[in-house]
Amino acid sequence: MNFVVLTIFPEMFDPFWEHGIVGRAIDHHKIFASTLNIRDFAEDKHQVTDDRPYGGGSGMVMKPEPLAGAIRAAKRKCPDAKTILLSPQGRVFDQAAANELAAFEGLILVCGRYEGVDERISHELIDDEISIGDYVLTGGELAAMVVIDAVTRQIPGTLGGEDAAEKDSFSNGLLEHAHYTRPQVFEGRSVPEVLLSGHHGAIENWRLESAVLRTLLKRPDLLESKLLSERELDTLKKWYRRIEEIIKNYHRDHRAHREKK
Ligand code: 4GX
Repeated sequence: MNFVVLTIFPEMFDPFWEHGIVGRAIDHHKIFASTLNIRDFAEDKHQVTDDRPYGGGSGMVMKPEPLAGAIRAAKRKCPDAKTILLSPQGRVFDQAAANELAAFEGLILVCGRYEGVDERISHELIDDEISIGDYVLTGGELAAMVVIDAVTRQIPGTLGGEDAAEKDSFSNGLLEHAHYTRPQVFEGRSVPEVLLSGHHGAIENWRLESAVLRTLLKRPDLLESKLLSERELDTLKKWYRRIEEIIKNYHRDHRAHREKK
């Protein structure tokens, strides 16, 4: 995977390229990362990249010529890459999108600042528009880092464990099960007994149940749109029956009290 980032703030990416999984992926040549400074493609002597909007109003717009020059230079460097504009108008980025993008030879990530880019850039030069969520950033740089981070960890060999990406949240449409590490008792709270048992089947069952219940409680929207496995469905049914039992017993225990009134 070859990432080429187009930005007026290339220094923002220096620490990003150096640390963690992304840093190691670069060291091990699993990914290639570079930035092009859009300002270097401005033709005037002050290297201006923005201008006032036609029609008036506040804010500035990124001038088309430097951006077009930078995008064309990136495409020459990486001809098979997909060119993505980070913008609040894009399709909202998710795990499926990260997976899909990981299959490309390269990604050219265009980071806008100010109110955005001249509309005429999008037509010829942009293949895809992506938003990292419905909130407003001051520039596309953090959004590009989010995309690069999530895509990188989908590339085989970038994570520590052999199949760690398959165990991630969302890879099976569920949140991850709860995690515990030492000490066995922390501030009076113990690690669930089953995790200490060494019984791999029981641990596997507990983790599946933990994943299903956490998803139900924290992100029920994910469950509603997911095709559940037989075991996941059984877990939901088991807890459904337990809750029904609690409600039934509640009514039974309080009937006497109610009838007295
Ligand atoms: N997910 N922003 C980009 C300027 C801009 C506007 C329109 C291109 C077109 C954002 C997001 C985001 C703010 C980055 C506006 N550039 N980017 N910037 N949310 O809010 O990706």
